[in-house]
This record gives sequence, C-alpha cells and structure tokens, in this order.
Amino acid sequence: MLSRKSIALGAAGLVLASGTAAAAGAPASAEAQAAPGEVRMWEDPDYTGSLYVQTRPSQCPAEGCDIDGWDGDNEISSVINETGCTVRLWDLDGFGGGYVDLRPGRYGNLELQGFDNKAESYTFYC
Ligand SMILES: [Ca+2]
Ligand SMILES: [Ca+2]
Repeated sequence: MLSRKSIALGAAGLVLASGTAAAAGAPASAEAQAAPGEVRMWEDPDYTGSLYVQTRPSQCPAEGCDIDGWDGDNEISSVINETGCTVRLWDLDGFGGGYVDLRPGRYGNLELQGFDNKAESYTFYC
C-alpha cells in the first residue's frame, strides 16, 4: 500500500514539475481558497495552522489593525493578500519597528521576506 501511494504521489509530482497548469490542477486546501477582498494570515507556512487574521481594509482604522497578542503576535508565517491594497506588516504593536510591504498576492513563507514570526500589527495602503 505504502509503495503504491508513493508511486502515485511521484507521478503527481512529475505532472506538477512539468509546469503545465500546475496552479489550476493542484488541490488547494480549504483554507487557501480564494477570499476576494480579504487579507489572511496563518500561523504556519503554506497557509496552514491557525488562521489568525482575516480582514478587509474597511474593517481597519486608517493607522492599521492589531494582530492579537495571544493569537498571532510573532507567529505569522504565511499571508494571502486579496485586497487591492498593499499590506504593511509591522514588527511591533502600534505600527512601529521594522516592516515589510506585501502587495496583493500569495506569500507562502515569510522567511523569504525576512519576516517570519515577526508581525504584531499591520496597515493597509490603498
Ligand atoms: Ca509561525
Ligand atoms: Ca499585536
């Protein structure tokens, strides 16, 4: 059973590696499916773990929104930004410290932005 399964996975990997419509063919986890107009932030890479933030720009004051200190501060590892805005992640509460700007798009591992497990608050720039 195990060897059959790994053969099947290997074939799927080859299909994906060939690059033909990989995005369209890849099964998305329920959490990573589209949510137009929202920014979402997860605890773990690849849009897994707890979904700590799910917000529309209209739900945030102009200066920004807080990431909950217990459920989210210094834990965010992946982000999908489906707003029409840039989302600035701040290293500190109160929109201070270092930051990284995330234009609309998918960020499966914030290590690539040098901002893994750092964000404590965020601001929309629309
Ligand atoms: Ca994390
Ligand atoms: Ca916070």
